[in-house]
Amino acid sequence: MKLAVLAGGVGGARFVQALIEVVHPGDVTVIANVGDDLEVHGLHVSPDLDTLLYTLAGLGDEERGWGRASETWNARDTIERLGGETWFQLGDRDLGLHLVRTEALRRGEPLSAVTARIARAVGLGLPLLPATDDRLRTRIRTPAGEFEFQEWFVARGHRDPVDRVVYEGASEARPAPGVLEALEAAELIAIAPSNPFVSIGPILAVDEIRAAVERRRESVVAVSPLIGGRAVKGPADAMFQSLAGGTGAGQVTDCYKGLIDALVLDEADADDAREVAERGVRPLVTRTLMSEPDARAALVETVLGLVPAR
Ligand code: FO1
Repeated sequence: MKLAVLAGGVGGARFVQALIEVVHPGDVTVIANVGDDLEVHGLHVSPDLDTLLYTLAGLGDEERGWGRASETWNARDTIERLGGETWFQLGDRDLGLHLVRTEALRRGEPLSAVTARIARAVGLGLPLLPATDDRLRTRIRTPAGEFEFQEWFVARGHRDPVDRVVYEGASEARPAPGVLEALEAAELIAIAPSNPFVSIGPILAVDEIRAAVERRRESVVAVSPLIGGRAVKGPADAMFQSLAGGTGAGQVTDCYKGLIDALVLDEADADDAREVAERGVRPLVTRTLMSEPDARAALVETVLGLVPAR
């Protein structure tokens, strides 16, 4: 059973984690957002790739959701003492990865190749692909000005309402090696319950990826990131309000217009099922809160139930 999953950071990682409790990890290709990548102290940081890598390799800090477990912060404390900027915190263990990746990128190794090398080194059992090796950056337009994604998200605590999300570089970006092949070979393509605007949006902003998903529409299922119209974590609900005009499953469906066959929504949003169906998408109502083992199992069963029998 071959699956391809479009994923952001924490929500994406938890969803894939749930899938591989049932499916062989080697059969799940993860296509990850790189729109929130940034340079910190001259190092290339890929937060969503790293959240996926750490979580799925069992190295992640479960409570924080990002970074390494049992982290220490000596480098950050030194930077602070020396007057450097520490708004984007890099732990000592995490820093090691950024050093290796940045050195490789400067040597000309593509992001996908260095990611595969690091994934092998930490024993990750599944293919983890950045959506693109090219530079693609999410920028957030707000009444207070335009910001790089992490500046808005972390430094400003995503407090500014969002007028527009811009995917800089997307029109020139090509899919990373393996991405189109994975989308083509998958029996089912799943869009994780990640933020459609800043986690999935940058992946689908790569024209050839969007076209490949569109071609496979009959085999694409998205999981809504909202439960009872609220985000489990992060600014998704506020973004739905300002960018899509509401927080119903109808608005989630609109984010994936022309791309999906089915939308999985939580029981708390069952009343929205009609709005989804009216848009020509099959609503599948189940429990979706992945921190609850029963709901996690129900979600995976619902998603995998869409894999055609052979
Ligand atoms: N999130 C924060 O809220 N504050 C941080 O200082 C921070 C540092 C950080 C370092 C490495 C990394 O891989 C992720 C980090 N994150 C941090 C999380 C990250 O900003 C977001 O969770 C994602 O970019 C959104 O998907």
